[in-house]
Amino acid sequence: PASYEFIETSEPRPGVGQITLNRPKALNALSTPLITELNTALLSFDRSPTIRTILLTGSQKAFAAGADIKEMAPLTFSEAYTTSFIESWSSLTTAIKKPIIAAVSGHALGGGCELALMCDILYCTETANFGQPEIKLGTIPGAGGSQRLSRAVGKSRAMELVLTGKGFSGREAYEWGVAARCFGSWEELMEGSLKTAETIAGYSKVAVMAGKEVVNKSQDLGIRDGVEFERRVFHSLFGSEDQKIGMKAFAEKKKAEWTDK
Ligand code: CO8
Repeated sequence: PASYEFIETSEPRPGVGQITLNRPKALNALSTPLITELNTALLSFDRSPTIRTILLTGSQKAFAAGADIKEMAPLTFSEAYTTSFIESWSSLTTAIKKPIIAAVSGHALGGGCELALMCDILYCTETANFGQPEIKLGTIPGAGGSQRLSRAVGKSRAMELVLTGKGFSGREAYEWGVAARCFGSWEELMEGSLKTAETIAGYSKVAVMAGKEVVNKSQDLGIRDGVEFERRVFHSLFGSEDQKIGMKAFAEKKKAEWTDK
């Protein structure tokens, strides 16, 4: 972990693993080496026995200004297709079982916007600059932006964003339900994000992972299958020690001491 070049990792609060995108000269443009490091760090936090929640952020100026345009410019169809270009991005949503909070300030454009949309909870500053400007480059979103934005903001608005390349502010992201909260400053954003991460880190790991899994399933399944899936996972949690501990502690008016079992 000490050898990362384009990201930094830290444990700013107990149980909270922070990944900071750190390629300032290119406004955190998401080059393949950066994405490889990001995936490595995410998997390592996911496996870590001490980390319980992951916080993903960039700088005050840029969360990420998109995929690396200079790297993509010469790519051919056959290269993109045969190497499954950007497919590794999806491990963020499928492979990582611990919750990921995105704290977005400044530019979150193209792949940067998509990266933020992939996270489990999105927080931003009011002035954050989101957008899918790919159309201006003669292309379209390639890491789920069209699909996730449509679900988050509705088809017409998503269509407008994707076809005009027009940006939207953090304030709008919050008002449209893309972001769970927006903050007046970078400092408030980081403090608010860390607080939420710490709160989640304080709960049973089993219940938190199950909560993430069932909410994410809602994006893939119809309501009937989704509700059934939720009920099955809910049933299964009666097999956990933490359910017994949590409910007993409530009845005894005590603080639950989670075992993660
Ligand atoms: N890729 C490569 N380099 C970038 C990128 C990028 N996306 N964004 C900024 N940079 C570089 C600039 O080239 C510049 O480098 P240099 O100093 O060497 O010229 C440096 O970062 C600073 O940028 P600016 O001077 O442009 O800074 P400004 O403050 O003037 O402007 C902007 C900031 C508005 C963010 C501007 O840089 C910009 O428009 N950037 C491009 C935004 C964009 O179009 N993003 C979408 C990219 S396409 C995409 O993401 C497709 C996703 C597909 C799926 C994911 C695939 C991996």
